[in-house]
Amino acid sequence: MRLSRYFLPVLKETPSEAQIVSHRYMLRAGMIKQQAAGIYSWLPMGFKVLRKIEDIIHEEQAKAGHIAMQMPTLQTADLWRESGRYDGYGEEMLRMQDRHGRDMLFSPTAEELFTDVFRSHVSSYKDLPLTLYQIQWKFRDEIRPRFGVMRGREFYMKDGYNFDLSKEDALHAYNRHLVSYLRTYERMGLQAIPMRADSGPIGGDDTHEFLVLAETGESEVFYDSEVTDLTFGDREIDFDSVEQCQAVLEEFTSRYARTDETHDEALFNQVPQERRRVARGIEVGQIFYFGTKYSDALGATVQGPDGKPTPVHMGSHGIGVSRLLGAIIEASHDDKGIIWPEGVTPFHCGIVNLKQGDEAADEACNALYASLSALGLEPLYDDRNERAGGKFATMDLIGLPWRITVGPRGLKNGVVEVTCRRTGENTEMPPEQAIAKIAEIYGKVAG
Ligand code: 5CA
Repeated sequence: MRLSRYFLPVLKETPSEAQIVSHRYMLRAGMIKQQAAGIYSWLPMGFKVLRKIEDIIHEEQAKAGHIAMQMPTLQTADLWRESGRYDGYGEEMLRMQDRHGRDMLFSPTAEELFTDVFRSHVSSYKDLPLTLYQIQWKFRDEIRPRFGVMRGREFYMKDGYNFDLSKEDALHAYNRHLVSYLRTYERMGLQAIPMRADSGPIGGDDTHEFLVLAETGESEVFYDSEVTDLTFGDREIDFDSVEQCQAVLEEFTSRYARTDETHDEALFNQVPQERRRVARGIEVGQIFYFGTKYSDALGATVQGPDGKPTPVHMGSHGIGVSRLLGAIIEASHDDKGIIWPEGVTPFHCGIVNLKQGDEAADEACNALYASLSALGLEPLYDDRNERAGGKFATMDLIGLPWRITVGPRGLKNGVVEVTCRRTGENTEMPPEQAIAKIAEIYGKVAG
């Protein structure tokens, strides 16, 4: 993309309403625009990162054997009356009526709808296990929407629902999700720590939240510092293997790590003092096992191996997709702007032309742009007629992990400059080598 043809409405001033760094940078970098409290337009750069996050989630869900589909955002109240949650859900549910006076609502979550699809189409245990999911907009009329996309009213969520014949199978689904989520967050450059939590209006006893440690996080968390040493890495896992998933669960959840809702001071005090940590975290996901709560209420049964109708065991699993943008920025920025992890960056690298209109510089930039694009990479080429300082400031603010700087003086010596956004390290090298380096970082082979 050429910046002169892109739509990147960068703000010079720091918006006064934004209290935390991720909100400030998302507004300044032209990623979002607020339309009402907790409701945002996603401008092209923000939308691009949202899509990258979504792609990672879809890829990892497919590896775990989960099946994507899409539910409507608007639903009738009927199903929610059947489950008993219509009155119970409270003020956070946005309710409305259609022209016929029918009660409708904007989905805050979708246990009822998925259970309804299941009961309509699945009747035998032979069709289990089954895990369906969607990535879809949700609405919760939060009393205090704040911190930009962190606590929105309209927000984007991945929500998945498993249907299993027995508690044992459903617990495997729970463990499988835990493993799959660990991989998902790591691919986004995040450490998200599973912590024992409270299930709230979703229900059930078994639940873990995934928390990204950050001073601006809304949750208070208590943990054994050893949990921050754990990484999933690129280990291979067979998601059908009960033992393998169980082993990962135990590795990642056996140490003390809890949110304030489930914190137990006496248990915490058993952790050696030098390893006890109290901090704040951003909840980027949650997994639940709630047994037959919804299948009992909505009559979701299958014919079991013994021929008798058996209610299915269920759980649900959520990732805060739009919140993740905020969480990633909170975890990865400096005083100049965002520093995108390579896995989610909106463009793979920036190209800065120090002297637009200089024949050699223009030509070298065009050649770099063409070569990187041919490799399947997306560079953002700042081809505007602007001072170098302004171009660097924009690149730093929008946070592309790599920048190639091209100027007439360097070109006379046959070199361009490659800069790492995270470390600030600059290296001069011939353009071909710069292409090879960027290609290698993103796992592409330069010809
Ligand atoms: N049905 C279950 C699992 S699919 C569910 O709704 N879980 S949840 O309530 O925990 O939401 C899933 C994730 O959505 C949360 O972990 C959080 O990351 C994100 N989320 C929840 N509320 C908001 C909000 N107001 N703004 C942005 N993200 C939110």
